[in-house]
Amino acid sequence: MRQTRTTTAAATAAAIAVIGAAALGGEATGADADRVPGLGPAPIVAAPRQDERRPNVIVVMTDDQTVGDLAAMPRTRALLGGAGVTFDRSYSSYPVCAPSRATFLSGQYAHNNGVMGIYRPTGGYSRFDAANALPVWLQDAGYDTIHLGKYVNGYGTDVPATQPPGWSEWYGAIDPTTYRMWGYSLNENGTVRTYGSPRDEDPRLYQTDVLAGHALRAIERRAGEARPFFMSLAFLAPHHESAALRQATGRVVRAAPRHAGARAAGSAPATPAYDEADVSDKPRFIRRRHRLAPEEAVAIDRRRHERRRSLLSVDEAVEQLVATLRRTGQLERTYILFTSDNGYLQGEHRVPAGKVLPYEAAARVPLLIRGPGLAAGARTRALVSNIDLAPTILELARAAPGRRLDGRSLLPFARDPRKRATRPLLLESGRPAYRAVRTDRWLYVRYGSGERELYDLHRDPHELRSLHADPRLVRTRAKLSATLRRLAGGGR
Ligand SMILES: [Ca+2]
Ligand SMILES: [Ca+2]
Repeated sequence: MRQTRTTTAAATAAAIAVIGAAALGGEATGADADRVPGLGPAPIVAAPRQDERRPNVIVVMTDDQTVGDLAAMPRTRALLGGAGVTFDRSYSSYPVCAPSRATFLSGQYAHNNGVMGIYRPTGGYSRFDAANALPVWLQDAGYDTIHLGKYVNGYGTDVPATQPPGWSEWYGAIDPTTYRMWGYSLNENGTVRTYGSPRDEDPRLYQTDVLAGHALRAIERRAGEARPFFMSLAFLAPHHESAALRQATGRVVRAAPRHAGARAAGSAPATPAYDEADVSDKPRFIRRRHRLAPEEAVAIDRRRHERRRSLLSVDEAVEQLVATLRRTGQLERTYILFTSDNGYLQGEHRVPAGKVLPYEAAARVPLLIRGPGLAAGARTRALVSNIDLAPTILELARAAPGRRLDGRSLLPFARDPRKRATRPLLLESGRPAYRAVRTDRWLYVRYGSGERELYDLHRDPHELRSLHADPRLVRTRAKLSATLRRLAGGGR
């Protein structure tokens, strides 16, 4: 798997060169460009009464999707954002697949849930205690639980692809075939089924559509059920396919055949972080990167189009989910959360392609929540993180966790978008080794190398001028340092 390189290659630079040196291009982090005008703070809506039946919860998780990529998903923006709440400042606490997914399933930072990376021995599925996780807690509370698609990296490679505890229905994508839009294998409630072959591109067997089909049928089967369900629906898009397939097809990720040639992305307004002109303020692994060459910019642009084209079928799947819930009388008792496991660098700070880093492009993720009692069409700037997903779901389900959770429920912020959050968030990574604290105003990063970064995000939202050496900020740094030590549990 290509991602393996991310963590096995030497040094920090490798961790950000996920796709390889060929990439370059401009990606707007774009949320502002996509902002719908006229959506001011919405009125507070009363919370559901305690005696109501417990709701269904669906989490739709894409892979490596940026906030800007929502531009390619008008249905999702309308049906989930327009009918629910958009969180404009949602972060992935360890911005790469396995740790992020383990955080979703545990409600804990990676250094607490043990999954510090994608691969063994420090990361991957074998590090995860799946017997003490969200689906188990929900099942214990009487929920019917369904997972479809990508799970924690290493499912099928580091550990055998058996049905993990806590899931009453299971359609887990088996690594390494997860990274194929065709020719992938799912463990379907204990039986392994392979869909087509990697190159046949049978329109009926496209991974996103097959997973969506399973999800829709699972929802239909639950029409009229008193027992609530929790569904985790994890799509590969817009993540790149395996290295072998990219080489064979000449494409980063294939869209559904019906979307071949579709125009999914406009020209990206380059953010000031794109191809950052002066990187003298940055750590060495950025300082040694060259400016993006013209052919790299072309490759980044092409890749952005391919990635967004692959999201068109996800956008359709979201529409079908909502339609099926409505048709089967379940929409009014269902919360739908849409998010991504991490963002993606596309030329920002001279990194042609990558994630893991604490910068906005990699750490910030889409988060849209629709459901009963939430303010329709509202946006909130509350500072939130993927550590908050499990606490939110547990509150909705009135279920108890088996771990000490690091996050807190998002419902107060979703019900009242004017409510502000001041809690600082931890960002962390094993390779490159860093720990960072994100507050309302500051991003402070400490690398294992001893290097530092400090950004005033009020004045410098694109992270262009690190103030880590500014003598006027000694006290600010000391405060942030103390906060970081507390959040990281006495780490570096
Ligand atoms: Ca990912
Ligand atoms: Ca700079």
